[in-house]
Amino acid sequence: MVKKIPVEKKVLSENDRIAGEIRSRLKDLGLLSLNLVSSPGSGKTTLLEKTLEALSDKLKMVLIAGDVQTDNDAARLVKAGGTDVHPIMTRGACHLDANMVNKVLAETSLDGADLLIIENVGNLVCPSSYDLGEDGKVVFVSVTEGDDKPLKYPGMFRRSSLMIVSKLDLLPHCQFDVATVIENARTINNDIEVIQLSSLTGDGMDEWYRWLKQNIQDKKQAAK
Ligand SMILES: Nc1nc2c(ncn2[C@@H]2O[C@H](COP(=O)(O)OP(=O)(O)OP(=O)(O)O)[C@@H](O)[C@H]2O)c(=O)[nH]1
Ligand SMILES: [Mg+2]
Repeated sequence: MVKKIPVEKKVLSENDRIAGEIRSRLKDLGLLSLNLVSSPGSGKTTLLEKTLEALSDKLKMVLIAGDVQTDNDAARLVKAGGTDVHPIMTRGACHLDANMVNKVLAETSLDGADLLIIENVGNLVCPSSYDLGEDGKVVFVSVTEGDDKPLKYPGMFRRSSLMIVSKLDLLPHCQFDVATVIENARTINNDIEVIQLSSLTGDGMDEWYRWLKQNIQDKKQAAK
């Protein structure tokens, strides 16, 4: 136990060093980067598929899809129109780390890209501790998961900039109160932004696209 704590600290500080390098490269490029986090199956890949279908002719997107096993999500994103999609298979690890992302970015041209989105491994705990050099984490809570999730997994909500309440179309079938999940999230992180949407019906998707475009513009502006 006495030995374990410094080792963990060392791993995290090495991670932070690499994340800092990624952040600095992306800052120079004025390239917005988002780290999508959630429990498994909250709708991350589905939202990315819809986003590609709606915006890939207007925005050049670089996508990284992390999973413990399979490159299924990456294949889905290519099918939805992604032209710059990179799978990362962690083969057991419950989160992406900065080194994994850096290896992909080292072999990827980011010239002219508008947006980098990293879909993390589905897990509401471990990915919260690993900075990937992103501008912000986007945490998903689908309405089937329960409106208490921010209180039970506070680390993730504390470190996220935006909460997406997903699968809104299923609300009539679930005991889930949107006002309560927002209140719970803001108890943990008063500044967290919120978008409610359904990738299935399209409800709320325009707000997500507006949010993306505004943040892309702000990042580019800051680099000038
Ligand atoms: N009803 C409904 N189902 C959805 C919606 N979005 C996603 N789903 C379904 O939820 C399931 C999981 O969706 P994914 O997009 O694969 O979820 P994910 O977060 O990428 O999953 P992992 O990568 O495994 O963590 C699929 O069966 C989707 O069709 C939605 O807005 N409404
Ligand atoms: Mg996925």
